[in-house]
Amino acid sequence: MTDSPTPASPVVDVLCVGAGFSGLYAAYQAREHGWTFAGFEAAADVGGTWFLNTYPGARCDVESVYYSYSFSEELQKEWTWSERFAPQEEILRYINHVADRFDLRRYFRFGTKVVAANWLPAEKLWEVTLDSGATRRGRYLLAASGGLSTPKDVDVPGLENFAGLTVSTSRWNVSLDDLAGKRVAVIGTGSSGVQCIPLIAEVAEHLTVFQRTANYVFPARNRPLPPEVVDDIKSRYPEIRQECRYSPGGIPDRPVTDRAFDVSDEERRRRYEAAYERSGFLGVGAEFADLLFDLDANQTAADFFRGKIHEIVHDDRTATLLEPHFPLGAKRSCFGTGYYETFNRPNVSLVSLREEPITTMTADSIVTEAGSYEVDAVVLAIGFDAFTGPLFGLNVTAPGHGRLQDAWRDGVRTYLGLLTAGFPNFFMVAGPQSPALASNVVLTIEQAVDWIAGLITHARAEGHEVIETTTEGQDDWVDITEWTVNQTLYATTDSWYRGSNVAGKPSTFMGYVGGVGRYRRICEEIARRGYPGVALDSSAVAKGIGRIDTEVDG
Ligand code: N01
Repeated sequence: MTDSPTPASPVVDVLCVGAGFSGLYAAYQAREHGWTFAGFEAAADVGGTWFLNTYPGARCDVESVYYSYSFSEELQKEWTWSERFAPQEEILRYINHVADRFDLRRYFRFGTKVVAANWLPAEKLWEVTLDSGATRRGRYLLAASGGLSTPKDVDVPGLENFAGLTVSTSRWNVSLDDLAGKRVAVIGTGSSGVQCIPLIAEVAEHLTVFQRTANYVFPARNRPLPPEVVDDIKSRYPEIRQECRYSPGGIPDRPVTDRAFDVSDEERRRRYEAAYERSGFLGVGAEFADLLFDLDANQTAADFFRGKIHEIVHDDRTATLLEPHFPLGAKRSCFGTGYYETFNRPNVSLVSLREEPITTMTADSIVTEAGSYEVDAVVLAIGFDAFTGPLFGLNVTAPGHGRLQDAWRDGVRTYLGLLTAGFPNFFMVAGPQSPALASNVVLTIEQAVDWIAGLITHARAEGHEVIETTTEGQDDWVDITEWTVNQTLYATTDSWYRGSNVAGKPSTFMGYVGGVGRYRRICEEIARRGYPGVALDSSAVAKGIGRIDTEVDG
């Protein structure tokens, strides 16, 4: 069956994949511009990551008053966040509110997966194929499919032998009650594992945490938001949002200029203590200007943090196993509530997979090189095939270039994280090599959609149908992202940031880490200069991006 160009399914201006924060804002902007829009969402409803990640304890670790749309003053005035860090249910409620308030649901078909997208050069159109077999055509294709929406393939040896309950944090479909009184294993100690472990420990008969790489888990210090704080923020929202837009991380900055060794050991310790109390992304890891750039400086913060673990965890051996041994901030820090305290419970134990890797599983146990652990349930918190997983799942294909996964066989290559050479009229929202990875992503999404809309408007005003990045423009951006990350300690550590969590994935750093403010200024300058590095109907004002200020913010 096909519903391709018939009066019932006309060619639309914008085809969009995903109805999370990105897709909904794209639908809103398309309508504002008078463009027709057809969105497809595999899940049953809006919400994206916040629809799917419903595991116990799931909440955002960017403060809720910032992790929200800024495009509507009325919306930000009328919505009231209840906690410093909103739980998943509240964020999902907010997204539903936005969808209803702006009547956006009508632009999406839910429970509908895009399985292929083909560029038709003669028609200058994209044609998407849906899982029903139906097709739909449109001028522009927007991947609003999220960076962390495709779970990593399960690579735990022998899991297929296990006969008990298995559940993944990224596709949670049981209740905490299902784990009550059971012997539970949690595999994985990234942000997802760290959030669910304390809650599972409260109901399980016994919880065994299988940790491969110990992470930095700061106390989230979540708390209810007092009405006077909310009122104050609401009264200043426009100026706060503007500050966020030009900040390093998309949240109000706390600029520091001094370096870790500019102060005495005593003063440094006092500063780290205060930062530890403050917590958040501008906590210990941001207390001195050089912490993400200088390994010795970073070591002072890491040592301070390791000391904190030993203050909290009673058993010395467990505390030692929980110590992270990579530079603080080089991979995503975690924020937990009662995480290290959980290891003081008599019903919780820690297994270090560095000491005893899993060799296999049986029907009722996890077998490591050192022994066997009987369990009734296994919770997988092993992460995502970040950025490329969701994009490759769309099978985006352009004649002469093959599929996106062929074009990126040796690593990701984008222009501003928004376009990629050889795939005309294809745009990624908060894609790889954008600031999405290290920012308040809602703000990054709004900026990306606005910039893409600006480029489309510019092209249409000039009478052009086809928008494409030049290979030179793309090469320039890849150089800029690599140069930028190589100034920092991000480049030193394996994680999903580099694609190294997925076997066989080429190692490319997945984000631009020069700061969201600097990125925004770069994007604004590119637009002002008539989009160097972008070809409109094959002609470009300049093939490459040219000279641009690329210093790292913050
Ligand atoms: O995934 P992760 P996540 N055997 O990749 C381990 C966002 N997020 O879902 O480090 C054993 O971080 C793996 O070990 P290692 C946030 O951006 C935000 O937790 O590869 N272990 C690691 O410990 C975050 O960064 C929020 O050695 C295995 C863990 O599993 C991103 O999503 C909440 C393994 C995976 O950690 C991803 O977080 C949740 C194996 N075979 C998520 N494979 C908030 O806003 C992997 N691991 C709070």
